[in-house]
Amino acid sequence: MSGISEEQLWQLAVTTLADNWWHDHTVPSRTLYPYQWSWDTGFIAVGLAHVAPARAWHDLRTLFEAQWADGRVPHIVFDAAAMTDPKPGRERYFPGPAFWRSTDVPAAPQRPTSGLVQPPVHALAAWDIYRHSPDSESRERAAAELGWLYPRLVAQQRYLTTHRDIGGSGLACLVHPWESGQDNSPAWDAALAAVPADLTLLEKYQRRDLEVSHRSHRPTDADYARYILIAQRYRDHGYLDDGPGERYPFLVECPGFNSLIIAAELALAEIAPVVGADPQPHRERADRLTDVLVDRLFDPATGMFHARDVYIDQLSPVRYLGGLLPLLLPDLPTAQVKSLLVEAAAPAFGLNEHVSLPLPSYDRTAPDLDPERYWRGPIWINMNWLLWRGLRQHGQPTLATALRGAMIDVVRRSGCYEYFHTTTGAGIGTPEFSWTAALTLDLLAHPEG
Ligand code: 2M8
Repeated sequence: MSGISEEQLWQLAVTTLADNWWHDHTVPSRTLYPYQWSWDTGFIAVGLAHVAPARAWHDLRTLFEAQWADGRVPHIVFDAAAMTDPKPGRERYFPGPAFWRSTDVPAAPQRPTSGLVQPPVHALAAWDIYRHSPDSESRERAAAELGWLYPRLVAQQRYLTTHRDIGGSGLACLVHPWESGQDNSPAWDAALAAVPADLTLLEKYQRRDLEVSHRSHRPTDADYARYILIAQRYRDHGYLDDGPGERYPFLVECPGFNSLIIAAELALAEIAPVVGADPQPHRERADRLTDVLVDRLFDPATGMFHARDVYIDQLSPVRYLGGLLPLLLPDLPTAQVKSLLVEAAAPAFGLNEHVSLPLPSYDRTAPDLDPERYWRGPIWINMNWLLWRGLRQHGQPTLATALRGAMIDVVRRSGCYEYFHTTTGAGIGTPEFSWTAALTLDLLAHPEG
């Protein structure tokens, strides 16, 4: 295997995270994503836990200080100091504060944010930082941070499991593809097809992503117009979650997102005793939600989990990596665990003991797989890292070790890119991307697999 050594890789990852520190938080990328993103912050904290735990806590604090009164943790937190650059009056990212207008909403904080959410990986991250405390002093500091964070994490879970149970099944609904984190996945195509693609929105608003990335790597204009329309409708109804209707042109239950909600409950059950709270309600909620997840989103015909379009009450046939994430759950029934392991090994994803590249985000046998376009085929380190945790959870050390090796190799060869070509592993998207750097540190810190 060519590429830099593991020691050099460690240093590269540390430098990438240091360079992406901006003002009072870490940005995913200084060019493409110059603010603070929610689930990125969780992944970044997992990596910082090994090299700068104080910064990991600081990042989580900055994010949760922008939590809304209803418990929602916004998917982007803007930084007033960085808002207008390089041309005065021009926001560095679209959609920026002027689009979201969060400060008009009574439940929102003063600091501008978006009104959407992202997968709740923060309790997992907080528990990881605590567990990795190297000495009693940092463990004490970590316990104090958990004391501050715990009620906020509980409020985040409450928001997701009550306000966002828009379909009434018990599972949280996504009201926008951006909430999945797997924004442009083919898993949303059918539900998105029902949303008009009003291209005049792209005359009114200017896409900023294309200024710093290749058009062929990013969502199409038609999809971007849909994203704007969905966000606009939600915003114009005050970001309220009160039952299906035209305010949500898109309403989907995602197995990846809901698995992370359940994993967060289980992390909270671990955190609770540290802060003097009762773990039992978290365990009960996790059990209940695991049952609903299996009932609603597992398809025995395909052997994996799929996204459900709440409006037509149908599962999407698309096989995407989010459909394997229920492996994160220790109490997933054995039948589903076995089935997911079979599906992970099948040609669609190709996991085996000699795997040379991490798994693609989308079924590699699908005729419309695009190896370069974001979330429509390329390899993402965060999704593979979650799967790696799931494999360890379910007693698959050999597969976990192989997947870990493949992740480290692709980053050694190509660098801390945002994502990687499905078959060549070439780096795509923005270079010096924070969660790739952070999760690489976590992988390197776990040589046992
Ligand atoms: C990507 O999403 C943003 C919108 O939130 C974008 O494309 O502009 C996704 O990959 C998402 O998962 C990620 O959190 C974000 C920042 O890294 O970028």
